[in-house]
Amino acid sequence: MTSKVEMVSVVIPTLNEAGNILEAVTTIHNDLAYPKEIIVVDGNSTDGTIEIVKDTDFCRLIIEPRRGYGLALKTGMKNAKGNIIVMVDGDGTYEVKHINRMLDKMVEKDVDMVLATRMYDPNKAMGFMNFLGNKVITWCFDFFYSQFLSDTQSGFRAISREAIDNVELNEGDMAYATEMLIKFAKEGYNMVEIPTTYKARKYGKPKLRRFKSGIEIFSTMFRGLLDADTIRQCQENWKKNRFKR
Ligand SMILES: Nc1nc2c(ncn2[C@@H]2O[C@H](COP(=O)(O)OP(=O)(O)O)[C@@H](O)[C@H]2O)c(=O)[nH]1
Ligand SMILES: [Mg+2]
Repeated sequence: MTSKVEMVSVVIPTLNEAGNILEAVTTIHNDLAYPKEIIVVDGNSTDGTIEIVKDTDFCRLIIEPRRGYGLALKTGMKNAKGNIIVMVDGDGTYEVKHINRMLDKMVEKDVDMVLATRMYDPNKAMGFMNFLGNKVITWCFDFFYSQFLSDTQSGFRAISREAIDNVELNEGDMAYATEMLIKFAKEGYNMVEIPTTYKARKYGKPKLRRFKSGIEIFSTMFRGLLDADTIRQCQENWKKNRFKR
């Protein structure tokens, strides 16, 4: 539960995002209305991302040489000092200026996670294959884990420190985002969404490998169901939380 935002740690994983990262961190630095720190976790980029981040005087740079989106986020969160953690990509696709709305919502609803959903974006900037994959994953997740999320693959989330410290996440790559939702659902942490817009990538390539990530995400989802109590537990949590969204 989050009744107060004392300090926000924004954690941003980057791997070769030289054309995107400055706009993202500058917007957060200028717009975020709460006490904050901005942590960039870079995977040894070779395109100048590291130098750009170093040149700002408001970012903390951490190098995480091990590959993987999930590992980078974990390392960033371990080093974060805030009572709230916001994770967001450094690729310029998320509307980072919506960050205050997320935090306001967190306090208003007193929840442990707010996700920015891209599914109501009027511009429909998400590619069709990503949209479809996301829909199928989200439908399965909602069905099995008794949730009502619309965008489980959103990487733009505000999370309470207390909740993230209470779950153990093992996925090192893109399935990390799904594993987090599964463990939150089991623990009964309430998760709500705010609508956001989405932009197509302007620079660099996505690191997402659709087939590999799809397999990892689905195995994470079905592995979560092996514990016979999970479905019952999630349904109980749903009854408890359903009117608090
Ligand atoms: N440090 C680090 N960052 C990564 C790694 N893989 C992806 N990222 C970053 O994580 C974010 C999401 O990756 P992206 O390629 O945009 O995936 P997509 O949004 O699913 O297409 C971007 O900011 C990437 O630069 C990695 O292995 N290490
Ligand atoms: Mg991206």
